[in-house]
Amino acid sequence: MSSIFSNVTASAERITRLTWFMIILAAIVYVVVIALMLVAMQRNRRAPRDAVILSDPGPRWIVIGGLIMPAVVLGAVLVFSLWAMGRERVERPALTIDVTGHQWWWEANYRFADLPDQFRTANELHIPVNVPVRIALTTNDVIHSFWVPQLQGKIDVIPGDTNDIRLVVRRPGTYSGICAEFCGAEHAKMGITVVAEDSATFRDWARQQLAEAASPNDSLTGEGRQLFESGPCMLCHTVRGTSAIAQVAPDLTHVGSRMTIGAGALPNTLGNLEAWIANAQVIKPGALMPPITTFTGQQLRALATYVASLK
Ligand code: HEC
Ligand SMILES: [Cu+2]
Repeated sequence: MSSIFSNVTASAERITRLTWFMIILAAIVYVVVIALMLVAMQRNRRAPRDAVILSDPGPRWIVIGGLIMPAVVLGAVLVFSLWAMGRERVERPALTIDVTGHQWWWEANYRFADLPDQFRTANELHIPVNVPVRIALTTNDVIHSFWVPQLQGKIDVIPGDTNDIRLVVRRPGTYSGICAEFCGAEHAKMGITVVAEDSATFRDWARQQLAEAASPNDSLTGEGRQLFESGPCMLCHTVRGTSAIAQVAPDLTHVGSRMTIGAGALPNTLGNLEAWIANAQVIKPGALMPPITTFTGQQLRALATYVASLK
């Protein structure tokens, strides 16, 4: 049966089936009831007045039509709904993404069922289509809520607890989401992007994310890396393959490959990176990255060029 929804996830498919089941069942019940009513109206209409049968037909109609039939119909709806509401039966997800909400960005750690490899990224999740994926959500500051409307319902992200989403995305595409629970000053700029792609594209992406950061191959980028490793950036950020290993802020190892910066605050361009590094507070007031006022214009350009080169 074709889907009336966007045919995106397995649970949406089950809800679609339940919807059709209930519509068709209700239509059958309606037709039967109306038909019985018409028959009853018709039966005595043409008979002469004294031939009209008004005798009590016994309790059979009440037992069958009023007890047995509703029990069967409602029982079927109950069983079908319990099935549709049940958890996604994904015995062994191929991929687990541990997502941690932070004020005001999303950390993501990728784990694969059949590979020892793991990597950390932020704000942009890539998942393969038609593959069962588990997203395990927690936070170590306040309550957030993970919501990508086209893929799943809102799910709370709670300190000290892990909430699971199991999903199978059917249709490739880029799906936008947002934190759906007020979580402080920059709550409105806590976006998440989910990119669903075919397995080959996903594998290429994962392989790229697993690799250490690209090394500078021109002098401006080299200067940027040197400033990055000697400046305040490394107090908060990781760039795998360099001496920057702090974990309190988004992993920047492949930040150049992401579509946006600041959890969706700005498109990821060289100019925006420069503005962000100079003073993130102008773009995202309250964000936990301080304005860094010590760099000259040339140094900012070098830093932004380096960050942009981290594909
Ligand atoms: C005190 C900690 C801290 C320092 C120091 C710091 N940052 Fe950040 N940075 C953050 C936080 C927190 C975020 C996430 C902000 C948000 O989106 O709300 C961030 C975000 C970023 C982003 C966007 C990442 C993304 O995926 O959206 C870039 C790029 C970045 N920082 C570069 C730098 C550079 C370059 C330096 C050094 C000049 C630096 N940061 C210094 C904490 C810091
Ligand atoms: Cu939030």
